[in-house]
Amino acid sequence: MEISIHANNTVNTLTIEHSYLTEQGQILHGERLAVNLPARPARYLYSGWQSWSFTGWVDSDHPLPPIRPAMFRPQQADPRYAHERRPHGSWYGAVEMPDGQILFLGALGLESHVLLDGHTLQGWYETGSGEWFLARGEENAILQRYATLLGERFGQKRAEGAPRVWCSWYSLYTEISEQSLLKILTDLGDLPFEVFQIDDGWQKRIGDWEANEKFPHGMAYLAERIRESGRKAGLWLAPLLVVPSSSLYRQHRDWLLREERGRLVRAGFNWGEPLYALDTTHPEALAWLATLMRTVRAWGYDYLKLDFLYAGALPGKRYAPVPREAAYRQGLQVIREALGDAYLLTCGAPILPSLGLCDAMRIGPDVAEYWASDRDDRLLRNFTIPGGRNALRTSLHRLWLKPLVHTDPDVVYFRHTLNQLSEKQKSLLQALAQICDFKATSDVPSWLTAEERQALKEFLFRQPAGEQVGRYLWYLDGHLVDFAPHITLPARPSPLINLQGAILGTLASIRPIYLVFDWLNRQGLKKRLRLHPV
Ligand code: 9PG
Repeated sequence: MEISIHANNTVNTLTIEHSYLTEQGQILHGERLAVNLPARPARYLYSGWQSWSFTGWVDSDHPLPPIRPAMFRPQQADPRYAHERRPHGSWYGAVEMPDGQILFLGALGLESHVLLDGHTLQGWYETGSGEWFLARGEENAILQRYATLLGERFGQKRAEGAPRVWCSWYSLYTEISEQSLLKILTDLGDLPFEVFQIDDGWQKRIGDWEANEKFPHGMAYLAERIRESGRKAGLWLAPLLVVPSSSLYRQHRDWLLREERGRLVRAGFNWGEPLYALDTTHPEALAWLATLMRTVRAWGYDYLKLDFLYAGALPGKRYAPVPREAAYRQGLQVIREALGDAYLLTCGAPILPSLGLCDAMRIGPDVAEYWASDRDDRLLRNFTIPGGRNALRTSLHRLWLKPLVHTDPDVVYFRHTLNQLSEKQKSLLQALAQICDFKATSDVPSWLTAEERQALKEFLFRQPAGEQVGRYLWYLDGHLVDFAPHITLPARPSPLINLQGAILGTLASIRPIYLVFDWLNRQGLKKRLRLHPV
């Protein structure tokens, strides 16, 4: 095998014996690194940029297409590589050798990318040069070694285990109110949740982090009620996002991330509006962030779910010329310090740049009350979109992060109400949560039967024990759980279906069309919630 290293325009070529590389690997330095493989590998390990981005093994002859609808690229994958059609990923990548072993190339620094071009595995740093870890051997052993090396450079999680969380999102979505949350808080009774976490829906606007009219007594009041019930109060914010309808946008446009030519950088589309990003190198934006974090702490929230954090690491021209992921990390550092000893869960977060600064990290896309959809699997062929199977697949490929951070695979379901997941599908998500050692649900107590409530309680009390006995096979509580059949990628669509998907993707990126579907969705949710009050 031949390895060429290009550092600062000097090319160093290193020829190494196949047997020279082991699971312990080699640390190399360089800006660009190319490993010439003996043959075209059958499979490639994609590494998604942020929590929701697809991570997993893909047939290298059939790489994933660019994200569709295009409007969602900034919020589903690294937009810098949105058009890349070759197998690729953020910071690390791997190929599978004919003997089942893998060849792994992983950066130990930020702003780095890995790609498979024909027979060559390439890695590069976007700015300057840095360290690389190159290894060959068994997948788990190599990823464990990679985690150790990252831990030495970025820091590790706190010692105690993750709290058990009730989170409002996956039942009520944005339809939360002080009244409904107080009812749920009471109904949770003796269920052993350490945290009661209020998700999206309490704020005035994305950017204006104050209680809206559905929270008439304010957020401090609700935190107080939660704490009285013996639980920690948790709150969701997307502090690095700004929408045009916010007063933050009107007052501080100069804090926003811009393109080279001065236009605002698009951070995606949600809540019926385009999303923009705070420039985390702007001193005033940083001061505002620190004040915001101290404010929510002062309200009484000790558990923060900070979401859509990728916005801080998007490509753009910054106030200070700091590389994008380093700029994000500086912002997260300020947030971390302002939060003091609060528990920080990062979500929609670039993976490596968040390590060492958060207690927990979401490691997959959102779950949903359905497993998968034909629209997402075959038409859009987008595995970043919410759904039980998409969440399971990506989270399973990120378990190696466990020594570094509490790994949040998203919530589990026990309810039958407003839920299309089968018992088997629910149990797979529960097994995953147990393996991740992170337990959360959004099930509304009044939606549960007595048996479902009892099963939830037992799940919450269950010990994290369990042993991995195969690549996707675990021995858990006396029985085997085999994830393998549930995470294979759906078959590639025919050209005709693919064309239909391309048309759908284009239509969905036309704002008025998308807004109509979004509105219909929300009406549907409101109706379902009227039929099933909390
Ligand atoms: C609140 C939710 C929940 C959830 C988060 C996050 O448009 N999008 O691509 C998109 C992706 C994820 C998402 C919402 C929108 O969910 O993961 O747990 O907190 O925000 O809005």
